[in-house]
Amino acid sequence: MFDRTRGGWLAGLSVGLVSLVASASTAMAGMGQPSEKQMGMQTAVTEVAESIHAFHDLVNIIIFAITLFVLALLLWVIVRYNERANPTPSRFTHNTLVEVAWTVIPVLILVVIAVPSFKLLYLQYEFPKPDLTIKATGYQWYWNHEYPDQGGFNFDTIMLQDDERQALIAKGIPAPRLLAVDNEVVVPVNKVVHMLVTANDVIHNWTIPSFGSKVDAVPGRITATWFRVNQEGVFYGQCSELCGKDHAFMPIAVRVVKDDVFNAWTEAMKARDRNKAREIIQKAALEHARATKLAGGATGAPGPRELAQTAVK
Ligand SMILES: [Cu+2]
Repeated sequence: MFDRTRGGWLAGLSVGLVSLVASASTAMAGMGQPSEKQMGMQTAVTEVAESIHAFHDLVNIIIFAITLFVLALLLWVIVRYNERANPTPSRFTHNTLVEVAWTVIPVLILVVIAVPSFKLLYLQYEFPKPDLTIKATGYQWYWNHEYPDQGGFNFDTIMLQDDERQALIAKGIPAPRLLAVDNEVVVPVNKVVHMLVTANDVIHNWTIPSFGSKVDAVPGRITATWFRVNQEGVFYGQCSELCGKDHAFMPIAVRVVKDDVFNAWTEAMKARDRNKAREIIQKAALEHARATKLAGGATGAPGPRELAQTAVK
């Protein structure tokens, strides 16, 4: 019996340690996509995502503190009050101070959790005035993205096959498997973007982990999320509501670019010049890939600059 209990602690302790390492290794997290040996969340590039991470860290600290406290109490009871160490136990059944404490302290802990939790909810659902609105529609199994403010042009976003990815990679443009798409969503950096999300067949979900954005795409309804991305780059997500056999193959890619690149791209899209639009984005992608390669490595792993940014946080 004693051995089995000890096995339980060991299991609990190792789970705890693993989670501790996981939350500490956010610095290893990928920039806009999962990266090798990543254990924490993908790097946050919006205020909402940063707040989600901060809230996650706070709750994790509280969980660890409570778990260690309960573990210490258990150890104390087992060592100090076992039959051999304490042959004649006391017979009291009430202790007012302890009973008040174990009621009031958990309430206070919940209040400490509730305050930042509500703050985060307000941040997510109080939409600032938009600079740009995009409508995303989920289909089995791809996305369509529409720009109502820019004349209403729209395009399908379809996952690239391996040969198409190889063609991009040969040009020096990173194109990760299961994430790279033919037509990326393009948005300007540091601008408030409202995403209106719906679906045309079954429920899908429009998600970009680095933005802290995740909303269901429900047929016949518009749901919404917003983001303001604080740096250029490309940020990937995947449909996050089980939607059928190709659910795993309808990624989302958001390309964040400077204002002038965005304006040139929208002009080309308005003029229905898809080739020119693609050239503009590929050029931006190439420039970004070169800039991050200078800062990091060719592997797509976060470079020193990106790691330094996370470390500062
Ligand atoms: Cu889907």
